[in-house]
Amino acid sequence: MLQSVWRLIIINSWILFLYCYANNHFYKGYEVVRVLPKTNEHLQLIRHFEDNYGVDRWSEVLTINRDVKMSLPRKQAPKIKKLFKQHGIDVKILHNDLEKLIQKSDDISKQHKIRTKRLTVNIASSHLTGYLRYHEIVEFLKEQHRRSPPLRNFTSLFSIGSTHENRSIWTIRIGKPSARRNILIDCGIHAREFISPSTCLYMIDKLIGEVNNGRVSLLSVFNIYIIPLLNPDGYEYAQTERRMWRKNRALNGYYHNPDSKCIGVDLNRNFGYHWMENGASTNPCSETYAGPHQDSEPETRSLQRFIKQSSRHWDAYLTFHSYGQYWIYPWGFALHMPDDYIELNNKATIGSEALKRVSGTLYKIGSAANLLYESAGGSDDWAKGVGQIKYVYTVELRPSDDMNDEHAHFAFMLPETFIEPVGQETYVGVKGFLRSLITSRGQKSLSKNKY
Ligand code: 0X9
Ligand code: ZN
Repeated sequence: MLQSVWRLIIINSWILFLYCYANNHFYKGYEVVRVLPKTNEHLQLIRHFEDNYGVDRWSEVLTINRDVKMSLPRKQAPKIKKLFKQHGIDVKILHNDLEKLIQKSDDISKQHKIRTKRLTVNIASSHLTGYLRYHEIVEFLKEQHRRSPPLRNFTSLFSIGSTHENRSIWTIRIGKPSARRNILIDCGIHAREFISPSTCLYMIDKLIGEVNNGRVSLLSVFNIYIIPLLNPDGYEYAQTERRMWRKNRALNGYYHNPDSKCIGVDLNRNFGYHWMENGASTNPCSETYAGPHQDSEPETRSLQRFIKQSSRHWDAYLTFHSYGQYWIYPWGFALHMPDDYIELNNKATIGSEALKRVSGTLYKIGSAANLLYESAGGSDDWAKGVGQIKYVYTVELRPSDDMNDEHAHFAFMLPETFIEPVGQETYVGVKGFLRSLITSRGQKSLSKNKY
C-alpha cells in the first residue's frame, strides 16, 4: 500500500516537472529577426506568415522601407527564412533564442526585487517592484479603496463584467463625487504588455495619494475611472504559461482544434466599428483574430456597456498598450483623419511633452493608421466612432521601437526595473493632458453623449 502511494507521488512529481519544463521552455529556439520589406508583395508575404506560420510581428509599423521585428517558431524558422530570401528580403537574426531573452529580462527583474526588498519593507509598494498577478491586483485595488478617506466617497470599486474564465473586470473610480466630467482609462487589453497594467496601478496609487494629501484640483473636475486589467484571462496565461500571449482565452471551436495557438480573440480587433475592414484576421490561430463576429467577446462588451450605459459624459478615453512610444489617435481602420484631428494632435502634444520633461522619453504622435498600420476593430476607434468620445488615444508605452534605442530589444519583456520610471513619466504626461482639457474652450459644454 505504502509502496503504491510512493509510486503515485513520484509519477505525479514527474508529470508536474515535465509540465513545468515544457511551459517554461516553450520559446526555446524561437528566433527573433528583423526584415526590411521593400514592396507591397513583401508586406503581403509578412501578413501571410503571420496568419499561417505562427510568425508573431512585434513591430507596430508595417510599411515599405521600415524594419519589421518578428519572432519565428523554432520548427518553421528555416522554411520562413528561406522563403524570405527567395523573395529578395534580407533577414537579420537579432536573437536566436527567445527563451534566453525572456530569461534575461526575468533575471534583471529578480535582481531588482532583491535590491528593492532590502530597501523597502513596505508591501503597499509591491506594485512598483513586480508585475502583479491578477489576485494581487484585486487585493491592491481593495487596499487602495480602503486607503482613501471613506466618508468623502472619493473612490468606488466595482466590476464592469466578467471574462470567459469568469474573472471580474475590476474598475476603480477616483474623484470628487461632485466632479461632473469623466475620464476613462484602461490597461492590459493585450496580455503580454505587462508594463501597461503596472502603469495603471502606478497612476491609481498616485491619484489616491493626492486625495490623501488634499491635492484634489484635477479630481474636483474629473472622476477618473481606471480599469487596470481589461484582459485578465490572457494576462494570467501570459504570466504562467506563454509569456508572449496577446489575445483573450476564448475557446474558438476548441473541441475541433485544441491547439493553444487557436485559442483566443484579439480584443483590439473585436470592437464593432468598421470591423474586419483592415489589418485583422479571420483565422482563429492568428494573433490578430478578430473574433467570429464583431463585439463577440465578454471583455469587449463589458467595456462598451460601461461606456454606453452610464449617463456620464466622457471627456476622454485613454487605452495603454506597449510598445513603441507612440501617443496615437483614431482612426486605425483607415488612413483618413477624424474631422477634429488637429485638436486631438494638439492635446497629444501637450501630454507627450509633459511626459518628456520627466526623463527625456520621446513619443511620436499621429493617427494610428498613418503612424502604425491600418487595422480595424480597436477599442479606440469604437470609443470615438460609436462611443462619441472626443479625445481618444492609444498610448504605446516604452520601450521605443527604434532599433538604436538601448532598450528596444526588450520589446514586450521590459524588466520590472522599468515599472517606476514608466509609471512616473506616464502619470505626469496624463496629468498634463488632463489639465489641458480643463482650459480647453471646446470642452466647456457638459452635454451628455448621445447614442
Ligand atoms: O495593433 C494594435 O492593436 C495596437 N498595437 S499593439 O502592438 N499594442 O498591439 C495599436 C492599435 C492602434 N489602434 C487601432 N488600430 N485602432
Ligand atoms: Zn497592445
